[in-house]
Amino acid sequence: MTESRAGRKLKKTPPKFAVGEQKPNKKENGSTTIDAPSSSFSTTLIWLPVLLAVGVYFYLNPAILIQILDEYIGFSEHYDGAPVALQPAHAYLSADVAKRDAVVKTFRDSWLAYERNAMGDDEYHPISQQGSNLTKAGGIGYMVVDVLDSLQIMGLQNEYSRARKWVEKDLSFDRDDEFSTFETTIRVLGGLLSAYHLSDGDALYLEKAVDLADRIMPVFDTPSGLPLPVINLARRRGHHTKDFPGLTSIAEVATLQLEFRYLSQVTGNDDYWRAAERVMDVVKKARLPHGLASIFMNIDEGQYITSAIRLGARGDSYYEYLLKQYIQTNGSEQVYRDMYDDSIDAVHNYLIQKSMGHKMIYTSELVPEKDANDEISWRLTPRQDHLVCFFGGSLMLGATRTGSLSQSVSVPPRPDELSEKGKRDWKTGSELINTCMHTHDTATGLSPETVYFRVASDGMDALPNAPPDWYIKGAAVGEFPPYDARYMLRPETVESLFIAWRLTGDQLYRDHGWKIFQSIEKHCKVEGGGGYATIINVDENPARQEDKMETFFLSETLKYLYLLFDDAGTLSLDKHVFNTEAHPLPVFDPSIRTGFA
Ligand code: DMJ
Repeated sequence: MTESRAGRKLKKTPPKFAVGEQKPNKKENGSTTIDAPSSSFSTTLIWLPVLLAVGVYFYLNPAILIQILDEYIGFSEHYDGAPVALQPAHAYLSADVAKRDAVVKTFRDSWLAYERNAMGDDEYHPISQQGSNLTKAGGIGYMVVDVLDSLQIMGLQNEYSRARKWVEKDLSFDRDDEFSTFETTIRVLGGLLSAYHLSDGDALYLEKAVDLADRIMPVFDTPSGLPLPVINLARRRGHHTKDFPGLTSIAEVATLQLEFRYLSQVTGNDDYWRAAERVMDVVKKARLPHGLASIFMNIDEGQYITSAIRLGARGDSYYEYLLKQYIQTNGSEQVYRDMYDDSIDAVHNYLIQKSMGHKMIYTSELVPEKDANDEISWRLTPRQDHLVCFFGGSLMLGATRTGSLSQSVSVPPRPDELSEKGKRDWKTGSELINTCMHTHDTATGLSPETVYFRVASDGMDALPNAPPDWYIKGAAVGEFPPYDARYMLRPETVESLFIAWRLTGDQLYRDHGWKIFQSIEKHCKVEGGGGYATIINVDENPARQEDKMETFFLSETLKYLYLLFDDAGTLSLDKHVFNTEAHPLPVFDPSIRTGFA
């Protein structure tokens, strides 16, 4: 497939005229003039009826006004008569109890299946109804710790007490094998810290978190300060990966900060904070001229290497944590706001595209290619991972934080409460969620791991039934489905739906979430009560299941669905920041000053 080049896609915005500014008039002879200003009474008399007529027209034809608002500022979905609230969101976003309880039932059934068949194991296989560990050295509480806060939030007291007991009696990090620095931090350290926060300071969790963090800390001991991607927890020694020696990915190095910073805040030990913060300093200094982040960095040098640029795998949570570090410390660290704004400008400049058919917003990837003379050029590839679907909600959240003109905004925000960039990000975010929902338009109602968007040069127009917007690459009738076709119980779309619901109160987001939940029930539920499974082809009904229930199904997907249907007073977005594995941590005023600018 031939794809378009990055440079060609850069968009130019036509000049606009501000209210009150004079618009040039084109004369018949082609010359341009500007009308002389007039302030006479007679002019007012002429304009008054015109304005009145326009007002009456829009009053009688509200759809046209909505269309204009949508075209220029992207607010239509949320100005359809929904209340514009100046009071806290939870004052009127009440729970949908029946749907929330249905989510709790699914969660509880899955947890009980795991507890019955595999308690303490890192991973769970719902069809064979057995567990497994990440290494031969024994489990590190991957599933149990990842799920503790969901049990607390959903009020499953008995199940929570048993899980806590397991942490107390059986959880050990003294495992002589190699674990992913990133995954261990976001799932296990993040899970312990969230459980600590939600239990109002249960010392058990802090003790375990400190033990784990101290074992991880040696990964930061590199020439640049970028952490090694693998850690032997018993030997407290960092390692390179076998697949990419010397390299790490931007998401892995820049998605540890919320956890290590909060640990410093609650222990008073600055070392965790400083180690995680130094990484951000290195990343900032390594900035590429266009402001985007390549997915790979050289660990010793602390520089990007020429590699793909994307918001999906290995890139995603870098963008997420720039914003969330700013939110975590109550907007007190300008440096993260600047880095976030800079990166989002670059994403808009280079990665945001519109699909061919329905002009849907999506994010493309930039892939480097070498020509015969070893010159690098960048191929704009219309490929979007399901992982990118976190970005819609994240952009909307960012619009209300770095893009707001006042301390707090209404629900939904009024246009005059947001800066121009805030309005841009709000619009892109809500449209991207819409696109992600379109990728659920499959035989199962579930979205695939990766989609490709149509581009004019892809040659697909000649095919019968060519899809107007997107497709799953390599999918063919009768063939084993490609990896891209699976749904592995991922949370990203429902994560965005939850954030969008909280920021808008628009029922549409709950409706979408309910549809996804029903599809999961229908296609992922394992007969015989074993739990819920990955499906290998979203376009096959009935779906074929694979023997894997990821920990993030319980820690993220069902938690976000629960919160989508619960009262907005639960875990308010003003007071909490969710780590990338959906573990809520508190927003706080830092006792430590940012060490770089
Ligand atoms: C989770 O482990 C985290 O959200 C991570 O940032 C990437 N995605 C998976 C779930 O899809």
